[in-house]
Amino acid sequence: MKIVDAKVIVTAPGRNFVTLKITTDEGLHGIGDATLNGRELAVAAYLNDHLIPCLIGRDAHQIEDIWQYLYKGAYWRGGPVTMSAIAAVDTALWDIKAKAAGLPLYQLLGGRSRSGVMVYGHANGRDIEETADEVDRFIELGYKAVRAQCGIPGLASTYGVSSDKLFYEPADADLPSENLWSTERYLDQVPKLFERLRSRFGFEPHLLHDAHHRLTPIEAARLGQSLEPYRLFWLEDSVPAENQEAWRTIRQHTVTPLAVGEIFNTVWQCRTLIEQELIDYVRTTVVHAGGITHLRRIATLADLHHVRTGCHGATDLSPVCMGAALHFDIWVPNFGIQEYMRHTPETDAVFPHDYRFDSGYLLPGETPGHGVDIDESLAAKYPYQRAYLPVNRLLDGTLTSW
Ligand code: KDG
Ligand code: MG
Repeated sequence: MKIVDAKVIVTAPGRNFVTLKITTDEGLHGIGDATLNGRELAVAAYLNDHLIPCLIGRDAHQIEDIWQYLYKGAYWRGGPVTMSAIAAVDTALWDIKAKAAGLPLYQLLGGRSRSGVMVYGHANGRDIEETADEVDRFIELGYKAVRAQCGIPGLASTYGVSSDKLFYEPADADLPSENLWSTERYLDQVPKLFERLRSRFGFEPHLLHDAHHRLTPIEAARLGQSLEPYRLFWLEDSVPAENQEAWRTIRQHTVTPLAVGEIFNTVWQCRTLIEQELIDYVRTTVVHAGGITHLRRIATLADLHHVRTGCHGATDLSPVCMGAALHFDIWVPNFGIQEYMRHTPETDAVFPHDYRFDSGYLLPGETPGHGVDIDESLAAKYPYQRAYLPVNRLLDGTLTSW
């Protein structure tokens, strides 16, 4: 089955998405997500200028060989642009293979390991009470797990808090907006938030929190300790992880479970964290880590070390990524949880899909492939709109991690 056409579709039904569509001489097509928030056109150009010319005429069934060809064959390995582009090709080819077999994708991975994929939603508010009311809303919607973020007194804005509650979108401006940050104020506020949430909701709902790369290891250790009474499902991205060994400090000081990995692209970026059992959940997902083919390798290594999966699922990952991730999640033996920020109705209309939410779980459908498609004529009505993630400064103006 030969690849006869591949094209990149950029569309912005409220936010930008990049999608690769591959067509074969047997008339089958598959799609893959290639969205990299704030750097979308770099991946589109990488696909158009460098990968697509190498794909035409290849056997669409040779997923592994094509993956190796694009990864090793480039000489320049890894990085978010390269790996998102490879992921798009890989996801589209898995979609095609499953369609050719007449099976939902999870059957090709090894079949179901569970009946549904537990997901967590995003509750946020300007203060503790508003966040608590939002957690309540998610529990009412049936969620078993909720991530909670809240405003910090004295800071005008902070990561994870938005006016648009269900559809939070971080890429919020034509050029990067600037936020101000104070770790001291944050470390005072977060334990109060979770104390309130546990006193209002008890210990039944799973609660999660994302520190979004803003702390040092010893600050993260202190936060982890102060959150221990509230038994979080995980504390995410407390410290940037370029220096994987640095996570040992956090690990030695707290039993709060640790998650990291949404910005990783390869297994090499989490190898030490996994092999030395410094984390509990790896957040890498299909689109930014080389597709199903490479994500599966990360999960297999993680399984040897008691690390479970917790795929990134923010709204900047398209429904195509979510659909593929759900097939991965329903199969992967060491599944932990799946993030699920709802897409807007406009986005869902551009990407018709067969997955559905039921009582805190997402359920992949039984359609052959990964179950997500793109309505190209609708997509064409939403042209690309430049949008950036914010940048972050300390109170004295020093640029810091966002
Ligand atoms: O584009 C950046 C977002 O995907 C990221 O800020 C979301 O941290 C995030 C999360 O946990 O969903
Ligand atoms: Mg995160």
